[in-house]
Amino acid sequence: MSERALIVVDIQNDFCPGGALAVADGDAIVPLVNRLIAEFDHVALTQDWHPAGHSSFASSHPGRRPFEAIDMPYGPQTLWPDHCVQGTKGAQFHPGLDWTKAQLVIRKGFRAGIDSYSAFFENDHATPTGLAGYLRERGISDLTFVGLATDFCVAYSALDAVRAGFSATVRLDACRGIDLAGSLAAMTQKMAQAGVRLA
Ligand code: VGL
Ligand code: ZN
Repeated sequence: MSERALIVVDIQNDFCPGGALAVADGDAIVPLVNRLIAEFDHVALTQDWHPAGHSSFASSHPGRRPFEAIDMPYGPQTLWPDHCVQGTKGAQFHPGLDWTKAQLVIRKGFRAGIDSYSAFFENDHATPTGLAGYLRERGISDLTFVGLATDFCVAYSALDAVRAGFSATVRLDACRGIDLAGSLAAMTQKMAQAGVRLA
């Protein structure tokens, strides 16, 4: 039997208003996400979890500013303000998030030299996080994504899910985006074309 799971992406203080990489209205989704958590039998959370001095931080590249792009060995990489540093308050889940029920927390972005937007693969599209194997082993094939940010970690996760053979739905009403240079429209279109259900 095919089981379904809710994947709650990066609802952390640094992505909410007042945080280091705040997504506009990022905290507004929390009540709806909590209702969805209550509805699903299986819930997994992702947690952006960078070491200090991570290579995705603009501060690690002299002369570079946040939101510029650079070329990394694995391809283009957007530079971000320092955010979600391991063990800091900014990396903690939003205090209103009902995460008690979560069966798995998958941490990503913990390798100093590589960023990870997707819950499945790091930004080299080759290093797995282990999530696909976990879900398959448990017979879970039908995934619903919510969280932050729509056009980065949520979109990359949903696209990888479809590529890995899962069915993927993104609840856009339970996501908020960063929208860097039109990235929200571009990634929404990409998800639709790839067969991600947008609800
Ligand atoms: C994210 C940028 C950097 C996200 C994480 O959760 O969408 N975006 N790290
Ligand atoms: Zn990050």
